[in-house]
Order: sequence, then C-alpha cells, then structure tokens
Amino acid sequence: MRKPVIPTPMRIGFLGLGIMGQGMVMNLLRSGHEVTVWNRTALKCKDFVKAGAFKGNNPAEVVQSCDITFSCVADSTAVKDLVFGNSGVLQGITRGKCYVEMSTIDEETMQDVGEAISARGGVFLEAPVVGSRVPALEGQLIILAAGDRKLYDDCFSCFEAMGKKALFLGSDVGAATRMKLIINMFMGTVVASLAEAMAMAEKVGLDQEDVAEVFSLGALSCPTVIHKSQAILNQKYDPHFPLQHQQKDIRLSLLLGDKVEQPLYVAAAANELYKKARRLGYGDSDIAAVYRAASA
Ligand code: NA7
Repeated sequence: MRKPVIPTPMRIGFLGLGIMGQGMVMNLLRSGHEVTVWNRTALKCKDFVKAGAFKGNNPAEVVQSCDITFSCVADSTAVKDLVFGNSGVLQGITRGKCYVEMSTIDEETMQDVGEAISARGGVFLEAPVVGSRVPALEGQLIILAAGDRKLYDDCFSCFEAMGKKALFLGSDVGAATRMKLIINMFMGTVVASLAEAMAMAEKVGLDQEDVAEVFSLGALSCPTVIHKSQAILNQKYDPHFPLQHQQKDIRLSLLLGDKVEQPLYVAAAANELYKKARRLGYGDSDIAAVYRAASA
C-alpha cells in the first residue's frame, strides 16, 4: 500500500537516473512532488517526463529552477563532474539554493562539495541511502543524513516518499557517509563470505540448493543471504546493486579504516574477491556475481 505523503510545494530537482535514482524519482512523482530531472544520458529522462517530470538541460539549470536539488550518481568522479564541471551544480547555486548529495562517495569529496555549495551561499545536506533497486522502487530506503538541519526538515516529504526511515546524524558533514560505508562494508563481506560458502559446498559435493535451504531455515536467514543465495543458485545476476559500486564502497571503507588505524582484515580479503570479479567482467552485474570469482 502506498504511504500517504503530503508533498512539499517546493520545486524539486533530481540529478542521476541510475538504478537508484529511477526508483527514487518515481516515488517523488507518485507522491505529488513537482520534479525536474537531469541525467547524463538524456534518453533515460523520457519515462520520467511521461510520468509528469520536467526535464532540465544541465545540472546548473536544474539547480536554478528548483528549490531543493537531489543528486544520486555513481561515484566521487561523477559527483565532482556534476558539481564542479561545466554547467554544473555550483554554477546554479545562489543564496538559499539547497543541494542534497545522496551518492555514496568518500567523505573528503562530500565535505569539499558541501564547502563549495556553502561558499556560494547555498545550503547543503549529505544523504546517502541504505538499500538497493527494490527498496528504491518501493520507497523503502533508509536515508542517512548530516549537514544543515533545516534543509533536512524541509526534505521531510521527499524522504517520506523515498524511504521508510530517515536519520539525522548531526551537522558534521561526513558522519552519514561514514555510517553508510560501515553498513556497506559489512554487507559486502557477508555476500563475499556467502559466495565462498556456496563455492565450497559445490567443491565438496553438496547440493547448493540444500545449503541455501539450510541458510534460510537457520540463524543466518536474512534478506541478503536469502536473496543472494537464490541469485547464485539461479545464476541470475541482473543488477540490484552493481558489483562495481560494492567494490567502491569496500575500497572507501578500507581507506577510512586506514585513517583511524582500524584493522579490517575481513573487508580487505573481501575486497580482493570483488576486484577479481570485476576483472572477470562482472562490474555491472549484481554483487551476487562475486560468486563467479569465488568459484573460478
Ligand atoms: P548506476 O545504476 O550505476 O547509475 C549511475 C548514475 O550515475 C547514472 O545516472 C549515470 O549516468 C551517472 N553518472 C556516472 N558517471 C557520471 C558522470 N561522470 N557525470 C554525470 N553522471 C554520471 O548507480 P546506482 O543508481 O545503483 O547508484 C547510485 C549511487 O547510489 C552510487 O553512489 C551507489 O553506490 C549508491 P548515465 O545514465 O550512465 O549517463
């Protein structure tokens, strides 16, 4: 059942219509928000314009024409291109314009973006999300936010539309990114370990289906283990969460661990498996394809 959301009358911009952005924008539109979209590959805007969105010609134009602009793109390079590039976000920022960065990137880039927006009189919030394709489509994401409190409050109806829970983690930009990286580091190690267990099961002559059934019945039963073991069994790797983004997140969490001298033996080992999977050509596949590296 759809959640009752009272949409803010503010004009909303959204940059990035990848797997995550597509679900998020559809939920903003369905709940009655006025949304202007932009995506690097303009063709992806088509379905959203059909669904009632306006289309911006570049990020600067979207920011200029909207009160709050969200962005959810691949990685730090994409964010920097989008914000600091030609006709980028910064060129559209004037006093009071609001910008919410929802991509998962390193905290230094997040802070640089926040400072650049503030320096031009804009207002900034970081808000990376926990959840992949299906929670994005169903408006069930967990939104982790830090930065300007009033902007967080102004995003209330948007966060209601996109997520099942939003958390404000303080004014210190970087806090939400740190939490997001820890969550995804944990998830990445769980899925890598599942992949090794399934590969090992096959090598020792067990039926992988039996192994997956036991996982689903016991204390290890959780959505990630259930869904990813099914994906491995069916060799179905259409991307819910692209493997290259998972590897990015583990890589970023290792850098974070480095900064604070936190040993991360398990995450470091999992990272190697994801790197191998990328090398085998599974970067665009779902994270469950890490099994291909474990079983190679
Ligand atoms: P996807 O489905 O891989 O989509 C990536 C999006 O980022 C897509 O809209 C891309 O545009 C866009 N992108 C990538 N590089 C650039 C550059 N250089 N400039 C502008 N736009 C760019 O990712 P997800 O939706 O799954 O994930 C998005 C974020 O949420 C990511 O940080 C995850 O870790 C969490 P394109 O369509 O290719 O033109």
